[in-house]
Amino acid sequence: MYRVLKRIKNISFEPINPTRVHGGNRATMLTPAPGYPEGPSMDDSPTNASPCSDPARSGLDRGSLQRGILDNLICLQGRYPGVATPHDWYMAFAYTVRDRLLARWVASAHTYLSREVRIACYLSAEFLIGPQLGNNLVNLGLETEARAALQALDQDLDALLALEEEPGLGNGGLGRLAACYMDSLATLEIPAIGYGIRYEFGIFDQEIRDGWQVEVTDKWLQKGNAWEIVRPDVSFYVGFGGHTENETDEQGHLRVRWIPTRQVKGVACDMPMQGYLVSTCNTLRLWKSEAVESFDLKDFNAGDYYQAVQEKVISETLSKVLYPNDEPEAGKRLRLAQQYFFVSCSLQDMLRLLKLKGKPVNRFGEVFAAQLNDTHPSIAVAELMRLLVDERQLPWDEAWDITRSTFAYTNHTLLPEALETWGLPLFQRLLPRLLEIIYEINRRFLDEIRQRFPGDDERVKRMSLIDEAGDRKVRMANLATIGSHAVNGVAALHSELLKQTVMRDFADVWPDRFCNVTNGVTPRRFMTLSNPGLARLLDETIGSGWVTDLTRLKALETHADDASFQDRWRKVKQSNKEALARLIQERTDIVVDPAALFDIQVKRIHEYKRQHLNALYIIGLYQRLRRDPRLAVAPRCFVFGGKAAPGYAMAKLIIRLITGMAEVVNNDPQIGGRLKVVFFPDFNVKNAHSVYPAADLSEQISTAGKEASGTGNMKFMMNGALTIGTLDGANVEIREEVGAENFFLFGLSAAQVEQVKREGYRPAERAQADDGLREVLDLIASGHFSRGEPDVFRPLVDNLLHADPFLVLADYADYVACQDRVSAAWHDTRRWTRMSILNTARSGKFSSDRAISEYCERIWKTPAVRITLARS
Ligand code: 26Q
Repeated sequence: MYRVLKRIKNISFEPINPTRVHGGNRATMLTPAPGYPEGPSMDDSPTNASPCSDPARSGLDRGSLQRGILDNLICLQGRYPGVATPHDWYMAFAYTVRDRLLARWVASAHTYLSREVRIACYLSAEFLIGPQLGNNLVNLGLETEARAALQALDQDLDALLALEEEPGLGNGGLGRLAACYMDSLATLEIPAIGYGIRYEFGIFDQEIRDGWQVEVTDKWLQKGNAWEIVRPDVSFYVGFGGHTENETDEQGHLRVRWIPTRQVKGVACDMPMQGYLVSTCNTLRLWKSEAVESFDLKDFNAGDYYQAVQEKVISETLSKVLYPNDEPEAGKRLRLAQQYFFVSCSLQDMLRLLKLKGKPVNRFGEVFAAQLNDTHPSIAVAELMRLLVDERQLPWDEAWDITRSTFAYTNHTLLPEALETWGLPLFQRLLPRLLEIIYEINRRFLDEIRQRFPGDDERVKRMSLIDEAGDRKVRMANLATIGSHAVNGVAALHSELLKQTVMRDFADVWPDRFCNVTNGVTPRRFMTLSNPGLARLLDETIGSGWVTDLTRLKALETHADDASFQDRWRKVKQSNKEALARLIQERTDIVVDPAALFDIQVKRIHEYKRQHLNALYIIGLYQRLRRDPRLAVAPRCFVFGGKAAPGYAMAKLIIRLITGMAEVVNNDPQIGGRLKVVFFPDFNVKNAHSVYPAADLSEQISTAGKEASGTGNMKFMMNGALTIGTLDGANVEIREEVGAENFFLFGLSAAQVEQVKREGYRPAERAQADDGLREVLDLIASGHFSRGEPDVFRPLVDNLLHADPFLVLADYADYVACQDRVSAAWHDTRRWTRMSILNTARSGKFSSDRAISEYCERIWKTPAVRITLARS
């Protein structure tokens, strides 16, 4: 794959800048100060904007950084060192780092505008980018110099990093994936723009009170966002509501005019996305909604001031809040409005850029490759048609060719309840012209299908963009599929199931349109930044090339049995576990032993992810230990983390069960601290930095066929955790890579799950037949974990026994047996360490660089473009 990418790079280089082809080690080539930015990556192309000439703004040595921090403290924060608060120092420092990004950002933007490039546009309603300061330091190669500069000012880098509020602009996996992809795009020097929504309130903060989840508003913008540059000049109008009118233009063509009742303005808020040790700095462009009208009374016919204010409030509500997933009904209308809002702004922006590049509109699909991150932005298919046909007067067929050549769609779920649909009345009222366009796309498409499969009415019904059964709905996955030239799943198993199940009819018609791109995660954030101890050990053992070519971790294999290397490996893990233990105590008051096996499950709380299966095992183990205190089990610390959607009662009850278990197990003198249970509150990207590096065991125990890929599983693996898991999502490929002997496998396969369901799943009978399991369920039902109140967990127990679509009890016995194998393996420290090393060594496939190079080569056809900084 890397060879492929290099090939792409070479192709792009020659026509773009023949003098710039040179080999050499990028890491050393671009190592910063001294000599950078004047190193060999410089180019004196007169076309590039020159970086800032003031060393306080662009210098990468400690002296310039120190100067920059002081300047910014005074000039931006308006504070003297003697009175500056920690937050002032954080802001001054963040601005100092941002100054260094801006020269690269400007040069990148300038290059993309002035040269023949193809730009990957990643359209996503979520970008869970995490804290930016540490990551930017890593990617600029600035950490050592920055630490020294701060020290000279009596400031501690780690303390400042801890102050940063993270932008929680995503729910979980899908949003974090988008952020990893932005990192890889920039690192691989691919021209790219991420387009999304600048939510004022991101995902809620989670607090635990009396054992229950409580949602607290996220206030990430309260103290300002140093990374954001607002561009009031880059703004677009987006219409809603109203009606359409037909008219004939001067050439006698029928035209449709949409007269909306309401318009909202979208303003670009940009964040720089810096690549690792390259000059490429791409843009994440998030749209903020604003009212179009001013407050001026005379603007309103009725002169109704309060109505005017109301309009303003409604407009600004659009980008106010991120909706949690797993909330079936909440904010339906506003959610659709959000999707259309950000998609329309993004496409209008792309048209603006095309014009700036001096290209005619019919070249749109050559300049842009747009990826739909799930169905959330799939209204883009209809909106681009509207912009091309209604606003630019292109013939329908030509517009359709452009649209299909532009878009590709990634599916992230097979769960039928998670496939997005919108009721027709709602759609009609909010986006009447878009609905007409969808009807027209559908009419033409179904004509083709009828021709190909004469008389097959059922097929036509299944493939239609409109679900006619019951309340009529628009099927967004069908729209995304029909309007794209490529559709991919996010792991090999998921992509196969996609073709066999929800997309079967489409895969019949267009087999070549479907492909797989297994997800990946960025090693910059999830190794270099969050596990510096491991990164150092890797650098010393195999050199630093692994950071941008993760397959080089393979070189670790020869050290897997080396006793002294094993010692160093364990020391790194131990110190990460001690750090997590401190954090756990700080956040929960629970004391855990860093020598215990750290068994961790962090992810959104959902029945299909089966945190409750893990809980049942813990309770069973607790009972066994109480019965036989001398039982030889590995001391374990079970850590859970993750948010439940606010309206998802069962998920919240699962959290309550975990906190209830923690209360009982941790304080039972008979257990004597051999088992500890922790619910780590508010799992987010920042907390994740402390969690993955400290794990011994990664819990990936979803019902087979339900988890599209998972990405946490990859982060654990890279950091040397062993996996206990089902054959689901990317677990299948993790096991393939690491070897069956280094993976704890249990449970039904996806095919077996379907078979059990077909034959009739009767969980109550299974519980009757398994004494251990029955006792576990009885103990929960008795109120033992709910302060003596037996009713609290009744819905959960009833669900497991009578109505569980995720087959928890079917996998219980095998899970317990597998967990006992884990305990046995833990006792053999050398064997465990070997397996841990091999997990990291064989995790190369799961770098987002590999995933992004596959997208670039197979779907987007976007070659790399070297960005060079002009001499100052
Ligand atoms: C939809 C409509 C209304 C409100 C919210 C939503 C919504 C929001 C977010 C629906 C789904 C999501 C997020 C889904 C998600 O995170 N999926 C995960 O994507 C990962 C990246 O591909 C996979 O690794 C996970 O397996 C998948 O669950």
